Amino acid sequence: MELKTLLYEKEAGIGIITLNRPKTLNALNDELIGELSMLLDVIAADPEVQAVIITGGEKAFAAGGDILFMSTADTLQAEKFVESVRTAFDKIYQLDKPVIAAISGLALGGGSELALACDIRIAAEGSKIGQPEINLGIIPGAGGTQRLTRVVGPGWAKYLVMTGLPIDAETALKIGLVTAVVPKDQLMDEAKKLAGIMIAKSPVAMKAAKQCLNLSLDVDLAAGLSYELKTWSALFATEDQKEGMKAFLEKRQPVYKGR
Ligand code: CO8
Repeated sequence: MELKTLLYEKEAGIGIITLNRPKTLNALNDELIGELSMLLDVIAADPEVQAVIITGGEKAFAAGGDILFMSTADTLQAEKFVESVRTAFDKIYQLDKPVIAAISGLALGGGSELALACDIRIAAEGSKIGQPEINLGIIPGAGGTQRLTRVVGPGWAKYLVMTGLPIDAETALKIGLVTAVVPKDQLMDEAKKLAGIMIAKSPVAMKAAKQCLNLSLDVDLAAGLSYELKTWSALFATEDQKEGMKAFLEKRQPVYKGR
């Protein structure tokens, strides 16, 4: 698959996607979103890839939706664009494998929303995250009023969306928008370390965990607990559950097969 706006490499079971439109600070246009969507299909079907890292450049993770591209859009074109963005971001959210956003520099607007579709976000020192859409006479259109609220709660989500002001990495850490802030030169090592920790687990249990955690945001507690119970007990029909518990009792590391 030929990519013009993204770089993709595989390293030790990790698929690493790098946004690559540096001249526009990785602004997200339809070409990039189309490539991302196709690449996620490839990754979903690739058993060699067990975790994914999405990152950008040193100056920008992504500075948002492409304003030049959006500036001439009418309602239908805007809707079509955001629908394709939503499809791509939902593929990340629903991917059976963990996805980490490794943020360096600016993660603004659609860039912040892309990170929000990932399971875990870490940031380099000096990064800035924000939803500046209100400065352009619009609102976030790819999860910024929905996923952001679920991650940081309505107080901070309203602050970010209604002021358009960015926050620094330390504030993002304080409010739970990212789980770690690391020196810039350690960002990718840290992301790979995290991915490595998750890759060592049972892929079946990992998929089940992600499904249950995602569902918890959409249903009431009783429905969520029922789903968790069914999913939990279903894991006892897997070889990985037998192996995980056997390995514990034999005081050795488990060797999971993903079934
Ligand atoms: N879209 C298009 N081009 C951009 C964008 C963008 N979002 N951000 C930066 N660029 C371009 C600049 O136009 C500039 O191009 P050129 O060199 O041709 O003039 C180049 O990138 C470098 O940018 P600057 O010279 O402005 O760099 P600075 O370091 O001075 O400033 C900033 C960096 C502060 C990030 C500034 O560029 C800026 O404010 N950018 C816009 C940020 C923004 O408002 N983002 C939100 C966009 S709206 C959005 O994301 C909603 C999307 C809805 C859903 C779809 C999601 C994919």
